[in-house]
Amino acid sequence: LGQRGCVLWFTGLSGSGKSTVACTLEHLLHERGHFTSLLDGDNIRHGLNKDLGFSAEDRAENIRRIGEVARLFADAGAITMTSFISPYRADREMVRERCNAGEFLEVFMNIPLEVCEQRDPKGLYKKARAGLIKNFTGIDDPYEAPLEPEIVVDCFDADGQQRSPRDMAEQILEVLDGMGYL
Ligand code: GGZ
Repeated sequence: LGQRGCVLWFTGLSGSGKSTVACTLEHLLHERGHFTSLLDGDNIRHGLNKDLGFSAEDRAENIRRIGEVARLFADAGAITMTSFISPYRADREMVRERCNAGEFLEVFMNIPLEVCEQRDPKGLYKKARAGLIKNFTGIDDPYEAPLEPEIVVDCFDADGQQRSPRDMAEQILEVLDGMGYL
């Protein structure tokens, strides 16, 4: 195969498009014949981590386990994408330190809370505002934006329009290409 693996660690608020962009990117990578892995809430929080909730401790353990699994996939040569809010800087830095140098790429979905809350695809922000969900990230729980992410995915294009998932995925693809992963 001869492909170098890496971890593309998406971080951002609920509704910021992490999973959508990761999934779009995975399609683009498959079209180019690359071996990938995508870890998200559907295949992790319902399985490996179904014993964990949303306290700071549980989120830390969630991220730790995902980091270990992501590393294993990257070691096996997969371009590995993880799609979790991962709100705490320290948790993300812990994963970074466990990965091989240069193989952990933090992808910050820089989407304002207002935009995420406007989208509210699952109605969770509405429930959080109504007090029906406690400790909801961005509402009554913290989100610590990365200080030095490898990739910043901005919300708007030069014309002030919201960018498409495809456009965002292509941005990340170009970075991967530039780093010699493709
Ligand atoms: C944040 C929550 C919460 C709370 C349930 N806070 O839009 P979603 O639904 O699919 O994404 C959110 C997901 C967050 O799980 P993660 O594993 O990514 O979180 S973390 O990295 O912080 O461990 C949301 C849903 O689960 N959800 N309760 N209180 N998001």
